[in-house]
Amino acid sequence: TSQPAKPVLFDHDGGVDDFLSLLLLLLLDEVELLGVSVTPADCYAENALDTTHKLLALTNKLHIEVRAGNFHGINAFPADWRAKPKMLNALPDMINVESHSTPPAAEDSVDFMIRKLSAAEAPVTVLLTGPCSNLVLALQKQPSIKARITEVVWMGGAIDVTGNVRTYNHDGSAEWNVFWDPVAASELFKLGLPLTIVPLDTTNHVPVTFQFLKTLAAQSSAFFAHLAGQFWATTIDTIPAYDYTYFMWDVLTTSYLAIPEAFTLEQIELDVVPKGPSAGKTVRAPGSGQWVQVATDVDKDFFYNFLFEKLTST
Ligand code: AGV
Ligand code: CA
Repeated sequence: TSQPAKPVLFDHDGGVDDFLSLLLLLLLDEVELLGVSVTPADCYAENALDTTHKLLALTNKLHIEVRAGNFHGINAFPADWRAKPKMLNALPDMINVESHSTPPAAEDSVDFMIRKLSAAEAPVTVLLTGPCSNLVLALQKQPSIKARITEVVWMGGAIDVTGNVRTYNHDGSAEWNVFWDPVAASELFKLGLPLTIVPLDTTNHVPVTFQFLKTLAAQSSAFFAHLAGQFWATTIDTIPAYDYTYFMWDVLTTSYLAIPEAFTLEQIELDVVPKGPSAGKTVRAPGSGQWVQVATDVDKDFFYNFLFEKLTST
């Protein structure tokens, strides 16, 4: 009944919603996951590699290769955010799952991406739910891989809304995935790849609500609904505070691969402020020719129903 599965290469940065995105990808029939790369941005790579392997084990997909990046961005994530997802590996449903705690392979994310893209039989969708540095470094090192990419889908940016960076000497206008390495982001916009971004403008519409968690918990005899509920529960301390609401940032972006029809898309010319108090701010740049497809809105009910359906049907 369905289309052939889309080959997808996934780079995430180990946040809780990055893992919920990985789980969703692993459950999607529309997707053939070619490999997973971890950017050590909103995580520590060792923890994130463990969690990644555990999720592959739980979905019987340990054959999927995983690598980590060595590149560290310009503006580091807060250490407490980076350490937080460590608790995922201690959850009762995760702690005894075999995780390949062998030392990370010598090949890093950049060479991994080059190898996977060069070897792909069909053009690949590259999904990024952390900073874009590894992909940009791969494209700079081996420009021929550009032809192997059908679309880059990236959670990043804040165009007509406030950003989510709250740090010393910053004006708050940037989104974190761009802020970590504004230079790579600016380079990505210049490369002229088919690029779709899901910025805060859109993810702001889809918070992780108690109502969603309650409905999900009512179906927790479904293992992955139960597991996902546990994952989201670890973010709850961030929910009540005004600035730190947890959103479906990466999960929404991942859903774009399966339900693009739920999104409103606009072509916008964009640039990135490279440094200073607005470093990482994504700005409209008419006349620059740096066209990016931007998801500016989403049918919320359609999205929440889709997510609920995927997590409860296995
Ligand atoms: O800016 C959103 C990105 C997404 O890729 N990340 C979290 C998502 O994985 C950074 C981020 C912003 N606010 C955060 C973040 C918070 N309160 N806790 C952890 N990470
Ligand atoms: Ca992320």
